[in-house]
Amino acid sequence: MSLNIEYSDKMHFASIRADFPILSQKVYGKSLVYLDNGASTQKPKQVINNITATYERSYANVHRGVHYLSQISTDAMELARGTVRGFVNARSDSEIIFVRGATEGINLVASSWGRENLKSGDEIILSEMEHHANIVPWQLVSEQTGATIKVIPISDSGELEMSEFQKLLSDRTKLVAITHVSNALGTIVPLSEIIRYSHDAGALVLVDGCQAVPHLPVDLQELDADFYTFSGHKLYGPSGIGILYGKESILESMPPYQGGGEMIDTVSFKGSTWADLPFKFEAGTPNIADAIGLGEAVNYVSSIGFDAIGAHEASLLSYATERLNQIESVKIIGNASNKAAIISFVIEDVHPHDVGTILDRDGIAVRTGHHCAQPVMERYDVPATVRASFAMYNTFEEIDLFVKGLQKVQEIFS
Ligand code: 7TS
Repeated sequence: MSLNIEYSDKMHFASIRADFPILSQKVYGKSLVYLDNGASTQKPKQVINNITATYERSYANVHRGVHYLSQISTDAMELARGTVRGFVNARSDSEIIFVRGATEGINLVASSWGRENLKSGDEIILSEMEHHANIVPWQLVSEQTGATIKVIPISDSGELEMSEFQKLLSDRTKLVAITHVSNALGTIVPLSEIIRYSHDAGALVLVDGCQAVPHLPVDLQELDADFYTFSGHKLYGPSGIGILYGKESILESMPPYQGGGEMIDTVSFKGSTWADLPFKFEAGTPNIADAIGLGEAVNYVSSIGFDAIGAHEASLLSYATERLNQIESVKIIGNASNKAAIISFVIEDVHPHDVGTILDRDGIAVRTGHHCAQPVMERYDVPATVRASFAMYNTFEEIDLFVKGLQKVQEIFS
């Protein structure tokens, strides 16, 4: 390898890689090179074993039973809630709501807080780099309430136009709903500044943290976000489970999102009363084993630590960026100065799906398409991009194979 990349952490990350059984398999007879971590990460055996152990030894429905297994299961789920609370440094377990994923987290806030608090004349500010999950719920609630949506534009390099954001903020702004890291560009947004400006204008802030929590430490008390949501499956945890954080005082003031068992205190035909937080927002039997599994994933990530993860992923990103920039026909979309380990790009005169298909035959998994961020595609006037998104278990050798695959694409189409 010609580039000057620090290799001191190589052994450590080789042992991490061994924790992920799926990575050692072959596809089409080739070693799997998994670079689709933005869509979903693979799972370490610690998480897989934890889920198996729940079903083999300690599974029962939670919160309702006096029997042994129900209590064990309840304790494990509540322990996981506490683990997540510590991971994002929330003040209290009451602020950690288990949801299906970020999509449900945002829909919960849009439906419950939005319908209660928004009216005609109010404004919600989003950015041009949002995932559809942080656009469509606000469109739905806008139709219901008469509130309007304003959009922060992004620059050619993929950064938020902060001066435009400040111009959009006014006393009409009730909520700023913003991603922490763009899934389509990799941009890490200046979140502290955004939250400070928004609060100064009297607006609440919801953060879509899906692409942030696998890559960087999040301290919610320091950030002072009002809502923060993420999905377990992008954090080396199970799918079908995620977290919505909300400040306790705000969650207390919000009506329930769904009605049913678990979320009530009393029910009669004269009316019902609600359970305390966080259960008020957890109607029905929760995803018990996966909530516990998410706690294990958080323990796993914490045991490695963001100093090590951040350093390794930053090396991967800079190495991959340099190698891609050496290929003439490659154009990287999104060159923000502060980026997570995600690279979106197009190859001149080749459709991204063709790139993805050719790479796939060499065992290399990337994502192609609009990445559920169609406004980003429109902004850069491309139908789709190829996206390589890295995780802590990726290696420099995998980047070399990926680049070799891209050179093959170039040869086929030249
Ligand atoms: N927000 C961001 C920034 C995302 O990247 C995603 C999923 C979501 C929200 C929705 O998460 P879910 O778990 O509720 O579905 N992003 C992607 C992606 O980039 N490719 O596949 C899914």
